[in-house]
Amino acid sequence: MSKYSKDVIQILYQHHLDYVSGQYIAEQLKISRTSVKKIMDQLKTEGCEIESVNHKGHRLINLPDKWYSGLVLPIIEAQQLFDHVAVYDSLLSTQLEAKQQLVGNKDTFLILSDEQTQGTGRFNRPWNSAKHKGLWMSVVLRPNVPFSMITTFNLFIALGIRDAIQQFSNEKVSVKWPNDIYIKDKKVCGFLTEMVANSDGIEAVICGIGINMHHDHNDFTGELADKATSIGMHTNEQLNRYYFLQSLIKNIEYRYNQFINNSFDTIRDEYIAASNIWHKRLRFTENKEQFYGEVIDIDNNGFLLVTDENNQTRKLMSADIDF
Ligand code: BT5
Repeated sequence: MSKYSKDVIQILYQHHLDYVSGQYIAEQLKISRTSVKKIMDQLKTEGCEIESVNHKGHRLINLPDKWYSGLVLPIIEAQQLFDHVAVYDSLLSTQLEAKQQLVGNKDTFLILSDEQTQGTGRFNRPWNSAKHKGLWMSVVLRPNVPFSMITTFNLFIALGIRDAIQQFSNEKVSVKWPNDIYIKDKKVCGFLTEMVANSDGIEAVICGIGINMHHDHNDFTGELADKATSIGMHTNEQLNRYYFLQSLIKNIEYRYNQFINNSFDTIRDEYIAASNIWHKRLRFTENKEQFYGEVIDIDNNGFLLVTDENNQTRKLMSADIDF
C-alpha cells in the first residue's frame, strides 16, 4: 500500500456519501493528480469499491471485507483509546500476540486478525475463528485503577459490545453474564478479560473479543450448530466490518471511560435490563460443580447472586450458565 493510501482512504471515508475531486485530494496531500489516480487504482485492486466519475471525482461505495491496516488506522485514530494498532492475515490467537507485545512498554493497542488458527475461550476451550467470517481481536488497556475495581471491567465492556451489535441487528441483543453476548437464544460473541499485575498495581488488561459476523447456518457445525449465530444472520443491511469496527471501538471507549470514572452501581440497572438470565431456572457450572438455581441479583463488584435448589444463596465470580 502506498504511503498516501491511508490518507486517501481517510478523505474518501470522511466524505463517503459525496464525490471528492482528484484536485482536492491532490491539494490536501500535496501530491500530483497522477499520483492520486495511481493510488485510486491500487485501492480498487485491493477490493475498495470506489466510483470514479469524470468532472465529479471519486466516491467510496464500500470497503473490502479484509483488514487493511491503512483502512483500520483512520477508524482507530478517530478514537483516543489506542497508541497503535496491528493487523494480521492470520495468527494463532490475537490474545497470545497481545500478551507478547505488551511486555516492556506501556502502550495501549489493538490486535486484529482475519483468522485465528488457535483461538481460545476460557479454560483453553477452542474458539472457532474462521477466515474473513468474524471480528477476532484483542485490546490492551492500562487502567490506572485499584486492583479491586477490575472485577467490573467485563460488565462495562459487555454493554459496549452489546450496544455495537444491537446497532446492526434486527433482533434483541443481550448480555449473558459473565462474558457472552447473545442474539435471541444463540451466542454471537464471546469475550474474556485477562490481567497482568505487579506489586504496584495493574500493568495491563487484555480483553479478547470474538464476534461472528458473516457466518450463515452452514458455517456452524458440530456443537456450534445449535449454539452459535452471527450478526449477518440477523441484519437487513449489508454488513461491513469497518463500519462495525468503528461502532465497536466507539462503544468500547465510551464504556471504558465510564468504568474508569464510575462504580458498577451507575450502570447496574442498565446491565440488569440488558441481561438474559433473569426469572429462569438455570444450570450453573462452577469449578466443575454443577447445580440448578435462579439469579436474584448482581452485587456492586459484579458478582452474581444465585439461589440454589436448597434455597442457599451463592455468590459467583465466574461460572458457565446453561439455559
Ligand atoms: C468465550 O469463552 O466465549 C471467550 C471467547 C474469546 C474469543 C476471543 S477471539 C479474540 C481473542 N483471541 C482468542 O484466542 N480468544 C479471544 P468461553 O466462555 O469459554 O466459550 C467457549 C465456548 O464457546 C466453546 O467451548 C464453544 O462451545 C463456543 N464457541 C466456540 N467458538 C464459537 C463461536 N465462533 N461462536 C459461538 N460460540 C463459539
